[in-house]
Amino acid sequence: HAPVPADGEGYDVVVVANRLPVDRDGTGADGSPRWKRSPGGLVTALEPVMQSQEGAWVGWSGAPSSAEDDVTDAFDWGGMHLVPVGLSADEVAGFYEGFSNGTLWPLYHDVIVAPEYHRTWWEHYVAVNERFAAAAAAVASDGAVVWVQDYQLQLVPAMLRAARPDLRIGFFNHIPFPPYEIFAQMPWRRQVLEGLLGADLLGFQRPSDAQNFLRACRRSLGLVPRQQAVEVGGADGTRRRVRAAAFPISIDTAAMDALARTEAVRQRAREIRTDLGDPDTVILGVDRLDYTKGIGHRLKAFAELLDDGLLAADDTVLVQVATPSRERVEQYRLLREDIELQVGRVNGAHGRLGHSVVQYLHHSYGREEMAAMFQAADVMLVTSLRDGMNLVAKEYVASRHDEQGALVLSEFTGAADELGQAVHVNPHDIDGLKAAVVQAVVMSPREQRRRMRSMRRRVGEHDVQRWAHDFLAALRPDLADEVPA
Ligand code: ADQ
Repeated sequence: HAPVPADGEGYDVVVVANRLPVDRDGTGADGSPRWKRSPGGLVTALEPVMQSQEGAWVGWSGAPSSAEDDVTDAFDWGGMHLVPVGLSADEVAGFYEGFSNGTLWPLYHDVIVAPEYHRTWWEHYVAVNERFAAAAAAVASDGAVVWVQDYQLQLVPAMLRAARPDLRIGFFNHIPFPPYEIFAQMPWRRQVLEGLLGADLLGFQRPSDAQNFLRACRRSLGLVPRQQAVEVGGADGTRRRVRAAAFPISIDTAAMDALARTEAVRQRAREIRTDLGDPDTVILGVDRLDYTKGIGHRLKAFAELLDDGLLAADDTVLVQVATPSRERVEQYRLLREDIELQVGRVNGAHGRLGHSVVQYLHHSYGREEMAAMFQAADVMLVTSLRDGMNLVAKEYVASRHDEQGALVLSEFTGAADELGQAVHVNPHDIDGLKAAVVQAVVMSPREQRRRMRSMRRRVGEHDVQRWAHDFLAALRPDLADEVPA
């Protein structure tokens, strides 16, 4: 079935992403599936465009096709048309857990763990990308804008262009694009580059990611970049320009700020500090439990600071929220064991009855609770070994309308380019990391205010709405007026 809108002519703006913007929320009384908006800024950023523009969103529902709660029919939700793409259990293993998260994710994050190259995973990746491309081709109107998201779908732009040369195609990579010396490992590097080059505009988080991509095109395909673009041959013998540039993603700053100002959140922030035993210093880490986030480095630095007596175990608490993630992938299971062992050691050495120095929380939380935690934290630690952007850093800043709090931020995040007033660290340098934590802990309220103000200005001006606007306006200038900035 090819779902088409009431007028039968297709949708003018189509987003293609691994996941739909909704999560399954049980079943209604009439037996039909119920949905709730999934967390994350992408939906927020694109919702206004999608609603004003006859928008459709193509993505996977999150359950394998054999599962009882599998959904196959397109449906309307929140003013947009949602088109589910089905994945079999084998495809979830090969395309999603395998090639996306066992090959591309570690390869694109500086091979922090070794990527695995399996030909069967690649075959699933190709087959699933075909299915996403076909679904998008079926719903896009003549000359529509199609915006493909992220590393799981790098082959979609070229597949889509082959089927629908009339479309205007954009692609945004949410994770880093690695230097060629690393990218070159991939057995299918040419196919991936050719897949991406099906787009008219390729967006990356940092300028260095865009440069890495253009360099890979030169080294692997012999294309010579000029003015942030390469020229490729079109099907009809004409030449086509493909641009690659940085569009740093952001958050819904106004919404986060407003939420943080509510009495409920302020009250909850005070409660959290009380529950922690009213320590002098609350240090916070919030991450998906992922080896790219440098959680182990952070715990090591914290433990040494306690050992050295530079932080007092009685007056300090480190709250580490580690969201469960990709639990069926072996590397993530090993990481979890590692981190939990480390937490146990620190608490064993420095805790006392009724007080743990590390509060480790392996849960997901709602937006309100997150905002309250951000407000309760004197120091926020973001120590990623590699991170496309890192939205947590921006959320912390957006939550601090009191202009207090200090952010320790890894220089290996995209956010470091924008948040120059954070305390920057190289997380591999444990002594440097320890010094940065101490600097943040003892920072005067005046200094905190000076830095926080400047960071709040940046995040206030560069929010996710502006990100979507800038990308879509660069992709198709006539859309500029229709997308709120
Ligand atoms: P992630 O690797 O998931 O994103 P990040 O940018 O920090 O990393 O976004 C995580 C989001 O999940 C944040 O909005 C955070 O508040 C939320 N979150 C984390 N733990 C949570 C919990 N326990 N409960 C509730 N919410 C929680 C990828 C890339 C990043 C890039 C983003 C967007 O790896 O580099 O910034 O995409 O492009």
